[in-house]
Amino acid sequence: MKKVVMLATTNKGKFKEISRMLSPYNIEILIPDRNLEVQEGSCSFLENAYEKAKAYYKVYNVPTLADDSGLVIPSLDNFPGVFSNRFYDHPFGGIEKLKGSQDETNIKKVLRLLQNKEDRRAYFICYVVLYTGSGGYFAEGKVEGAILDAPRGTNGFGYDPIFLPNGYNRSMAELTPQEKDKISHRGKAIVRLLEVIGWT
Ligand code: ITT
Repeated sequence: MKKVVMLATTNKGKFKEISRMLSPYNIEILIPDRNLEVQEGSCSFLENAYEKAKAYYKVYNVPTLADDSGLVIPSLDNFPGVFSNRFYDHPFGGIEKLKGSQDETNIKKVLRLLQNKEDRRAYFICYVVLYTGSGGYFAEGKVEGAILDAPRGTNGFGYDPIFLPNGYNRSMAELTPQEKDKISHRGKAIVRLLEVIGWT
């Protein structure tokens, strides 16, 4: 299979990371010229990733890579989970009024819900799917850690400033991009996906 993939994501943080991760492998990356509204109705990260990849494939007809990912906090009934993107707006735990960016408001809500909670364990999870028309490939990656009391750092995106990876004394947003890629849910998922496809 020719090494060409369309990156189906509307999230700039994800786009930057996945392009960076694919760059050593001589893979041509195509960028969709518009964002498709894909209904992410499922409670499964894998199904959501598959639906996103398939939707873009149907329009562009090239092998398409999609990522569905999120932050899972067991002491919050596994929220934000598949609702990580717009957690501030989800009824669980009460809707947080959007102030500042979406990422900042999501973080504020998580910190509010974890006030007085002793168990602050959390993990990021990522499913990536490459849909080729005649089926697909998928892989999963996970990174475990804990939620900090307050945001720290400016690298990365999303919940990175409040996530302390196990074994580190810096938040995910205080790691360099290379450090994050090495341990992140997305970094692990992409490396596994490339192994499964045979592109490593
Ligand atoms: P696409 O569906 O267009 O790819 P999205 O942002 O809607 O973009 P998801 O539905 O998969 O993607 O939501 C993922 C959310 O999980 C993302 O918006 C962040 O809030 C969070 N997230 C995922 N990976 C993360 C990471 O590496 N660091 C911090 N937060 C992350």
